[in-house]
Amino acid sequence: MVSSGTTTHDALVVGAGFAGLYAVHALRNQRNLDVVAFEAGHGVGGTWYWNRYPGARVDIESVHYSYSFDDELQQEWHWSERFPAQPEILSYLEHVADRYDLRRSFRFGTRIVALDWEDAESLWTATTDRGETHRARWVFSGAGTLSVPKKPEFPGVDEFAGEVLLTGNWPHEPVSFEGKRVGIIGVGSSGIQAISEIAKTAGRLTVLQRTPNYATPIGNYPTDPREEAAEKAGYAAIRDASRNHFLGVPYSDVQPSALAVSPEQRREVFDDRWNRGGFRLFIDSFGDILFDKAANDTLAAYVRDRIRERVHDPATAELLAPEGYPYGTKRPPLETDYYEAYNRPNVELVDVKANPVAAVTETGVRLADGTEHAFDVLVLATGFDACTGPLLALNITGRDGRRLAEHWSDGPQTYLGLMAAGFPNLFMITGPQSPSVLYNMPLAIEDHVDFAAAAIDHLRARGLDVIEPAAEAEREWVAHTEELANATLLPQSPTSWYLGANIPGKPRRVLVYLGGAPAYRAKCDEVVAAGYEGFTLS
Ligand code: N01
Repeated sequence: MVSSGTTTHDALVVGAGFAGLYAVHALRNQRNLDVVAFEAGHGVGGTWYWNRYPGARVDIESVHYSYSFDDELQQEWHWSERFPAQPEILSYLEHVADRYDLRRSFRFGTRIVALDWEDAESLWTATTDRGETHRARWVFSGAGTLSVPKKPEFPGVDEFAGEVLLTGNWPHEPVSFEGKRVGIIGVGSSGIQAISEIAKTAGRLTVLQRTPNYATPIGNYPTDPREEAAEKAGYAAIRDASRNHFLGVPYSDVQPSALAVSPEQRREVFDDRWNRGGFRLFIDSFGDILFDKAANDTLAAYVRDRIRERVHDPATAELLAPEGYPYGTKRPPLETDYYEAYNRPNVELVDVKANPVAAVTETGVRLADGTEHAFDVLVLATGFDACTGPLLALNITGRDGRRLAEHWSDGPQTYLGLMAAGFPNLFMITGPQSPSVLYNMPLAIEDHVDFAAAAIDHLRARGLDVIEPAAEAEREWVAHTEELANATLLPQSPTSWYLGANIPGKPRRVLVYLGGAPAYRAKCDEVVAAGYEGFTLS
C-alpha cells in the first residue's frame, strides 16, 4: 500500500479489455498490489464488448489471438472456429474475468474523465464521471487503440428520423434489418464485415464507399479437433514462434522478394496464400511487399484481378478494385463472401469519392451533387481516432501541469510506445509508437504489462517509486519510429489511420512501430539489461 485513505491505491487500471484484465491479474493476483480498475462499459471485453455489429469477428486466428500467460487457460479453452465471432471472444474474456476473479477490482459503468499527477506525493489522482476521485502510484492505461469512434464529418446526423448505428458502439439488443432500407458509410474492416452480413437480410443495402479496400479471404473454418490437439500439445513453441514473428503469428512461409521470381511463381505464391487465407498474403507471401513499390504493385494487381473475378457487374467490380495507394498501407481487411454481397439484387454500391456525402438529412443521405438516398437505418462504419484518441480522452495532466494534449499537439511523443516524458508512472499499454496494432494484440498487451510490472518490481526492490522516460530518450524513439516508417510504403497512404490521416486536423504522424515485434522486444530487453536505460528512476 502506498498511503492511507480509502481512495488511495497502489495501482489504477483503465479498461476491462484484454489489457485491463491482464493488468489487474499481473498487479493484484501476481504481486498482491492494491488495485482499482475502471471500465466505462457495463461489463468486461473492451473492443469485444463495444463492437457487436453483425459479422464482427477476429482476423488473427484465436489460437494465437488469446492470452498466453497461463498454460492451463490455453489448454482448457476451446475455440469453435479458426476465427471466432465477437460473442465467442466476449465469452472468453468473461471466462478469464471469472477464472482469475478480476471483476471485483473493477468499477463498471464508470469513465475516467481526468488524470492528474501530484508531484509532491508522486501519485496520480483520477476523477471519474461519477465525481469520485482515486489516487494511485501507478496507472496502467488499457484504454485501447481503437476505442474512440471517429466523429461523423457530415452535418445533420441528429436530424435523421431513422436509426443511426455505430459499428464501434453497437446496441446490445438485437437489430433487425429485415425489409429495411439500410445505408452504410465505410468499407474498412468493420464495414466490410458488417456489409457481408447485413446484405443477407436487408430489404435494400446501399454501400457508400469512398476508398475501396484490398480485402482478401479470411479462410475461416470450424475447429478441426486434430489440429486443435496438435496446437495444444505444442503451444509453448507456437507462442515462441509468434513472439518471434513481425506480426505476432507463427507464419513461416515468407519468400524474400516478389521481384526475384517469375510471374508464374509469384502467382503460385499469391494463390496459395489467398486460398489459405488470414494475413498470409500481407505478411507471409514476399518480404518486400511493404517496402518496395514495384513488389507491392504485383500483389495489388493480383488482388484487383481476384476482386474482378468475384463481382458480376463490371462497373461495380471496377469501383471495388482499389487503385492509387499501395496494398497494406491501410490495414487490409479480411472477409468472407464480401464481394459476393454485391452480386445480390438488394445491394447497391455508391461512389462517394467523386461525389461525397454532403449531409445526413431527415430521410437519409444527400450527396454533393444533390442526389438523395432514403434510408430507414444508417450504419456508420467510419473508423476510430486511433492510438492517441483513447489516451487523450483520459484528459491527462502530468508533471508541472503539462497536459498530454499539449505534449502531443504535433503527434505522439513516447519512449518505447509505453511512457511519455513528463508523465511519470503512467504506462500506456500498446501505446502509440509501439508495435501494438501491427503485432498480435493479446501478446503485445502481455509484453507491455509484463515490462511495466517488472519495472515496478525493480523500483520497489530498491525503495524507489517513480519511473519516467528522459526527454532525450523520447526524442530518439520518435525519430527512430519515423525513420522505420519512412523506409516502408506506409506514408504513401492518403487516409490510413496508421498515420492519423483518417481524422481531419489530426497531426499526420506514424502511430505504430514498424520494426516488427521481435526487434521491439529485443530493444525492451536491452533497456532492462542496461538498468532501464533511457528512464529516470527516483
Ligand atoms: O475503420 P477504418 P474500421 N465519407 O478507419 C470511411 C480494426 N478492426 O472501423 O478510407 C465517406 O478502417 C473510410 O473511408 P476512407 C482494424 O485494425 C478489426 O473499419 O477514409 N467515408 C473507410 O472506408 C481496422 O483497421 C476488425 O476514404 C468515410 C471507413 O470509413 C480498424 O479496426 C474488425 C468518411 C473507415 O475505415 C478500423 O477499422 C473491425 C466520410 N466522411 C475493425 N469517413 C477485425 O477483423 C470515414 N469513411 C479484427
